[in-house]
Formats: sequence, structure tokens, C-alpha cells
Amino acid sequence: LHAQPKQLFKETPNEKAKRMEWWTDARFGMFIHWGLYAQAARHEWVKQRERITTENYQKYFDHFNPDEFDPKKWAKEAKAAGMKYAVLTTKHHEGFCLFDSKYTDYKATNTQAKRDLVKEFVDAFRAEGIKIGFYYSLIDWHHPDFTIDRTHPQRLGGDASEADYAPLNKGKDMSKYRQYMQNQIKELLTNYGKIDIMWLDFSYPGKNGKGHEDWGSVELLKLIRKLQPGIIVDNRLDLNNYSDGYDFETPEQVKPSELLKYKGKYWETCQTFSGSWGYYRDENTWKTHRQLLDLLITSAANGGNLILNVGPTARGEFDYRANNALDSIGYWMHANNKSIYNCTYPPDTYKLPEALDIKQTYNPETKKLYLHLFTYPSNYGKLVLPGYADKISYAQFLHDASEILYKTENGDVILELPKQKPPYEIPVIELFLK
Ligand code: H79
Repeated sequence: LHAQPKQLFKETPNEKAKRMEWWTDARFGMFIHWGLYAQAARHEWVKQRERITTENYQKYFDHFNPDEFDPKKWAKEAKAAGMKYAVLTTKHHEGFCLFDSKYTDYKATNTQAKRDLVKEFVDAFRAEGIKIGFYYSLIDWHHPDFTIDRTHPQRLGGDASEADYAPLNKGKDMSKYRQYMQNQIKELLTNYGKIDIMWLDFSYPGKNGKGHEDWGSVELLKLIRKLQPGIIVDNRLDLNNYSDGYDFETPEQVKPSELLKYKGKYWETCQTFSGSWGYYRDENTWKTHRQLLDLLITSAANGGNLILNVGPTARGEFDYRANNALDSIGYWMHANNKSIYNCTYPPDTYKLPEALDIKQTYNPETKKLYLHLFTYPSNYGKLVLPGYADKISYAQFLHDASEILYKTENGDVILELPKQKPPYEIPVIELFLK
């Protein structure tokens, strides 16, 4: 007898595919990590990493004054980069709420910002036609009932037992924290119109950890789906035992080569520019334009999405490095986005030799095949596509629709590329399939 996977909702795979359609078509989104930690400017986990007490962390609340916050600018920058959805940290692990919650005083409206920053984000991005996602942290280092565990600033050493934590957690009541999360998620999914994505972060079941029972994950997910029936939810509630306990997988900060194994699933890789999610002034590990394009292309080429993070400064702006990176992606996307949107991996019959260093995407509706040239051919501009003679009817560059002449020989196609590489880090050939 096969054990049936447990199911929470009555949705068929086809119905799910329909619900997910805009998201799989979109392929590219913006993550925004913004909170009090932007002022520390040394990682969004700074409170935990440096074991800062809530009392000492208070200086960031007192000094929070984002005088350059203008989400209309953010939205324009996201749109120009080709991003179709955006997910904002309504609350990160530090517990600070960017929205005007009835259930806490630890919120933007009580700082010098004096406004509901989530509301302004939603209005600005919606006005640009960008879909709206809310990140909400399950971890909360500020709430008095959130029990101290291995993620917490007051955590004990790695070999501490559950019993060692018990005295620290005397008087804390996770059921009250569960209620708090329900209340806030209800606010977020009631007060801001249609919300397209819910991004919860994260479970770490096991010793000194927290899992679905600690969060009340089943109730939370039911509430989310009830309030926003079309919403798309990530996989970090620790509900892997259900066939429908989540909508998509979330490989975090992995290399392009690690994305191949997700083919055939719904997935989104979340990535940073420089390693941290919150604004980090002194981080010198910024990815190159090529690395960022690689992540975007490799995602589409394996049937997944890329959500690329910006950590705005404490003043509420994208810093120059983030803007430069977004501009370069926008330059490439403006010319080449047809190889990303609505695309996925091609059928096996179009497989090409590894040595060509080409990543392929495929649009099943238009029957176009896209070749991303990670290495531009140096052999007098000739590119041989083995066994392609009967497969294609026309070839052009994607960026300018300029014809690429070709010959067929022994079943192969030989493309005649210009010797001069087009002005894109990774040029794209568009093949019209027979
Ligand atoms: O919000 C961003 C990050 O702050 C958050 N997710 C993205 C989207 C994130 N940070 N780290 N992680 C997710 C994974 C962290 C795992 C660890 Fe641990 C934290 C390893 C050690 C501390 C939890 C506690 C898992 C093991 C011990």
C-alpha cells in the first residue's frame, strides 16, 4: 500500500499550475530587506551575531529616520531592471515592523519615520504593475514570548541541551507568540489589498530549534489561504509532510550549478548582491554583472525564478552599488528579456555539447529557442549546432533582430556570427523552431 501524501486543501495540480502561472512567467523578482539593522550596516543578523541585547539595540529604533525613503523610486528601479514582483520584509528576525500593527509598539509609525512604510511600498509598486509579496519572519528576537533558541541573540553554546534553555524561557509562552503571528498576518493580508506572495522565514526543527508545531504552521497556512485565495506561499513553514504545505522551494544563496536539481519543480532562488541581505556598508564581495546574469539565465534555463535582493540604506535609498548592478541588468533585460519571461528549459532533443558553453531557454508558446552565449565563438564566428539542420527555420540575435545567416551540413547547422561580439555581456541567439 502506498501512503497517500497528506493534503490540506482541495486543489488539483492543474489548478495549482493556473494559480502559479503569472509567477512562473515572471521569472524575476526583487527582494527588499529593510529594517533597523540597516543602521548597523553590518548584516541583518547583527543582533544575533554580536549578541546585542534588546536594550542596546534600542538605539537603532531611536535613530531610525529614513529621510530619503521614496518607494516610487524603488519601484521604478525594479521595473527598469525587468523585475515583475517584489517582496518586502514587513518584519525581519529583529522583530521591528515596517507596518502599522495594532499588536506591537515596535513599529515604524512610532519612529521618526512616523508612517506605515509597507503601505507606501504596496502603493508604489502596484502603481508600476509589479506584483506584491510580503516577507514575514517567523523568528522574532523582540517578542517577549518568543522562546530563546539557537537562533537567538541570547542563545547558549552549540552543545547546550533543551534543559539548559528551560530556565531562560521561564514565563515565556509560545502560544501567545503564535497568536501574535496570526494577528499580524491577518493585518497584512487584510489591510493592503491583494497580496500575491507570502514569504515566511524560517523553520529549523530539531534540537533547540523550532518547527511547524512551534509556529502553528497548519493554522497559519490555512489563514493565509483563506484571506488571500490566490496567494503563493514559500516552503519554510516546515510542512514538507503535506503535498500542498507550500507552493515553491527556496534555494538560498546557492551557486548556479546547484540549481539544476530543481528542474520540474516550482522554485525560486533568493540571492544577494554581496552576501548579506540587510545593507552592509563594508562588504567587498559584490557579485559581478556576469555572475548576476548567470543566476538569472540559469534560473530560467532550469524552470525556476530568481529573486534578487536589495538592502536599502538606513536613509531609505538603494546605494550606488545596488543601483549600478540594477542598471546593468536593466540594460541587458531591455534587449534580451524575451529569453527570460515565459521561458523554461527546452525539450531534450535540443541538447547541445557542454563545450559550447551555451545555456538554453525555451518559450513553449512561441516555439523559440534561446541560446545564451557565455563564451563568444572565436573560430571566425562559426558556431556549429550538431543535428540542428531539421530543427530550425530562422536565426537572429535577440537584442536587435538582426539575421544570423547559416548553412546546413551533414545534419548540422553552422551559424555565421559576426566576429565582433555584440555589446552585451551574454549575447542571445533566437532560433525559430520548425
Ligand atoms: O532573510 C534572509 C536571511 O536573513 C535569512 N533568510 C534570508 C531570506 C536567513 N539567514 N540565514 N538563514 C536564513 C539560514 C541560517 C541558518 C543558520 Fe542556523 C543560522 C545557521 C546558523 C544560524 C538555524 C540556527 C539553523 C542552524 C542554527
